[in-house]
Amino acid sequence: MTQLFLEDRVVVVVGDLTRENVDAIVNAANSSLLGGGGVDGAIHRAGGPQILQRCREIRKTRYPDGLPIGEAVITSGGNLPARYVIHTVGPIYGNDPERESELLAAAYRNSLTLAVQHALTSIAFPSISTGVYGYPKHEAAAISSRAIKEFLKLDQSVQQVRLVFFHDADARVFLEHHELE
Ligand code: AR6
Repeated sequence: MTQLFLEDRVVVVVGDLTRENVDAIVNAANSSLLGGGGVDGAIHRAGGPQILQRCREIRKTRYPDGLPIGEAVITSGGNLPARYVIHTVGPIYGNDPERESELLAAAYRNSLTLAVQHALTSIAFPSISTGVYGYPKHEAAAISSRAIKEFLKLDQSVQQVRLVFFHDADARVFLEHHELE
């Protein structure tokens, strides 16, 4: 299943994010930046120790208290097909109800901003916060799609945003609730 939106700049696919051949894949990390389960674990496993080493340096220098929710940082992609990994942290659903939608949108926006700052033109996202962090998939679909659409309206440099869903059912929920059009 592959579906295209916004003059083909947004592509919805089902698959394994770590296999994406793009300039950057986005990691749904946690504030520690030191790894975890889910897509984070898969990225570090497939990408090798270089990524973790750079994350440790970022913790020591720029973010000794951890990466705040909604912010993003970039490392090399190590052994991944992608040249870079952009690490962001989504909100844990229910922890801060008044701000969580804005924080989820910020995670997408700040990841895209970092891609532009590094002159990257293709980027692939997992469905941030919808696994361990418990964000309802239909709500996340509306929020993430709106954030991406707003960003791409103002930016001309990013040519492809790939939204990679691990399961067919997750892609279907996204396709029912997105606001790309
Ligand atoms: N490719 C694409 N999507 C995937 C993959 C993959 N290889 N693996 C999982 N997903 P999660 P979160 C989907 O839990 O909710 C980690 O421990 C998955 O089906 O990875 O933001 C971090 O260290 C789900 O839809 O991220 C944090 O502690 C989506 O990716 C915490 O989990 C996100 O699920 C972050 O939780």
